Amino acid sequence: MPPSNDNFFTKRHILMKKALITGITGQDGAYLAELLLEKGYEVHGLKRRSSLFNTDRIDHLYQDPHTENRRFILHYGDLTDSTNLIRIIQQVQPDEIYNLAAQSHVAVSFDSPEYTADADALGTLRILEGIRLLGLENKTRFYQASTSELFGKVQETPQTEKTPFYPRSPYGVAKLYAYWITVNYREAYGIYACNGILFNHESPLRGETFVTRKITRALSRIKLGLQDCLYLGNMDAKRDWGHASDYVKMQWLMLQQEKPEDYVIATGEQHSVREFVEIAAQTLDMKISWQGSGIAEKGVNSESGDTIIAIDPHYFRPTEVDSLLGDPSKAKAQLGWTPEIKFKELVSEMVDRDYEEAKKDLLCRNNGFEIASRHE
Ligand code: NDP
Ligand code: GDR
Repeated sequence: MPPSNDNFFTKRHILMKKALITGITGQDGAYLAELLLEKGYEVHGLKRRSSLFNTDRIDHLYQDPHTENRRFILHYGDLTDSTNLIRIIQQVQPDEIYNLAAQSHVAVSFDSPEYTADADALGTLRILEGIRLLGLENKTRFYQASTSELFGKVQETPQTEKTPFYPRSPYGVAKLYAYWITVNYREAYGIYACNGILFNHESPLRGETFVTRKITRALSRIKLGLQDCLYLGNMDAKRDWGHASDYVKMQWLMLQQEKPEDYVIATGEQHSVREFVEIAAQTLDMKISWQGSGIAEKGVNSESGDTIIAIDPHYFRPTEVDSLLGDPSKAKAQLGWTPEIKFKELVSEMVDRDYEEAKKDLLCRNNGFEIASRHE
């Protein structure tokens, strides 16, 4: 008889570390799940119900529920539903919880501020309360996905663990609550709880509406004639961009220390959105010349003369975070961490993957199949 789906309590499972990842279907969730499986963990993930499949990033890890000794188990749930969260935590009895789930898009948080606060701020509280209500304070370690968006209107450069916060979006403000409630539950109840203050990190798995992926995807499609123009907002914004696969290693390391602490994770290198466009274009062997300035600025393909980059004020944010640059000295000194993947390698990995995807679309189109040209 196949094992019951709920029977996690065999001898093997008692010896094996168990992790619960919220946001397992997202970019970081996918990389972290892979890492923890490699390390021999039993990995549980929270996934939302959706009308279409939403597990593309983790389908390669899927194990049929009837498989014996499964180490990858998904549970339906939502950060806005505390009874469901508590039931899952009770059932799994995790050694580690990684709270990666969030409405993570800064621009969208201006459109959906209340939902963003519910999921990103109160969602964090709900998990911490679950740990407390279930008496797991001495068993379950907790990682909170905090963000450089906490620094917002920056008070000093580069930003460290001691730099004052000044969030500039409903997302940043919700994450500020999550940051402090994590610190508070650590101090009040002795829970091993850490904030990773992560600067932007990207990969071929990055959501298509974040600026890096939007650029690598659009330029690949423009190169192959599948799209005419890429519309962007603030091209002067500067970010400290790293690779997600490097950053999830830090999430794990933070929970393996003697004492829980908060860490800035960044590369210490900064680039503008315009520079990101230029390097992605170079990787694709496309030459862009810039003309005009302000919202009239445009990028013209030097060979064809076509305008391939233009500004759409729709993408400007009511309050912008102009410039972020992290100082990861504490993580380097205490956790021995250095990011392995450099900026240019990151851009070229993303471009290569998106160019391959675009070629598949071109093949479909050339063979008479209609392809949706979605870009936001
Ligand atoms: P993604 O947007 O790729 O993934 C977010 C995940 O959260 C998805 O699995 C999503 O599910 C899930 N989710 C969203 N809302 C809910 C909800 N109400 N209940 C349960 N699950 C929900 O984000 P990243 O992987 O890039 O980031 C991971 C975390 O790190 C986020 O909290 C983000 O705010 C934070 N962060 C990210 C940084 C970055 O540069 N990537 C930098 C600093 C912090 P679904 O797939 O169904 O949408
Ligand atoms: P960010 O990432 O807001 O830093 O949040 P995003 O890629 O959305 O924006 C970075 C910068 O690029 C500018 N920009 C555009 N952004 C988007 N999305 N689309 C555009 O067309 C565009 N044009 C210019 C933005 O104004 C901004 O300045 C990400 C998320 O992953 C958060 O969850 C995380 O906390 C932070 O990184 C650290």
